[in-house]
Amino acid sequence: MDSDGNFCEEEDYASSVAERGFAIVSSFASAQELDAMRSECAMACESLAKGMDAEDAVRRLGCVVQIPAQHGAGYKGSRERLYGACSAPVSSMIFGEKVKELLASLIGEYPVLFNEQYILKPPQCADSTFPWHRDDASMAEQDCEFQVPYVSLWIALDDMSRENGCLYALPYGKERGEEKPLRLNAGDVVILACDVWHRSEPNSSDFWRRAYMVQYSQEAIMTRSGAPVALAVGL
Ligand SMILES: O=C(O)CCC(=O)C(=O)O
Repeated sequence: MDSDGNFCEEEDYASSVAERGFAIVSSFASAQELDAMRSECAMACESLAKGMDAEDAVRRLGCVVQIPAQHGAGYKGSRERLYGACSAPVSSMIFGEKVKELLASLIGEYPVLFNEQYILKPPQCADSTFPWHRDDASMAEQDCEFQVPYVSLWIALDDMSRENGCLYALPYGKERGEEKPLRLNAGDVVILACDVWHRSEPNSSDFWRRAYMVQYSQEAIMTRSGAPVALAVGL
C-alpha cells in the first residue's frame, strides 16, 4: 500500500492472498482483451434485454449479467457461438497460459472454471450496492459436499473509484471500517480468496461501471446430488 492508502502493484500474489485474502495484479488484461470483454458485455446485455432497454434489464437483474451456456466440455464452443468474433481474446485470456500461470501458485496446476459473469453498475444507480459478503457463502446455500478452494478474478473494465462503486476488501484479521477502496485502472485484476469479506458502494457517477468476474476452483465443485454446482471447465 502506498502512503495514500492505495494498493500498489504486487508480485507475490499467492503470499498476499494467503496473508490478507486478496491481491491486485496491475495491467492484467491487454487493450485488445479489454475491448473484447466490453464488447461481450454489451452483447450479453442486449441478449438478456430481449429487445427492451439494456440499462433497464441490467437494473432488473441486480447488476449481475450472466449468459447461461452449455456446461462441461462444450463450454468453450458455446461461448464462441454466443459472442462470435469478439470471444476469441476473452476465451484465450480466461483459458490461456497467462491465467494458468497466475492460478498455478494460487490453486494449483489443474484449475477449473466454474463461473463467469459481468457485474455492471449503470450510471447513477442507487440500487447497485453489494453489501458485505464472502463468495463461499453461496456454496453453502447450494448444498455442496466438500469445500473446494477457489479464487475469483475480478477484472476492472473501467477505472474504478469510490464515486463509481469500486470494491472494498477487508484484509484477514482487520475490523470492518479498516477496509480501503480498491481504486483500479481498467485492465487491473483483484484476486479474491473465496473467504475474504468484500463489498461495494453504488455507482453515483454519470458513467457505467463495468467489471468481469471469472471464478476458478482447484477441482470441479459438485453438489451432493453429484452435479457440478455451475460450470466445470478444465483449463
Ligand atoms: O462488482 C462489485 O461491485 C461487487 C461484486 C461482488 O462482490 C461479487 O459478485 O461477489
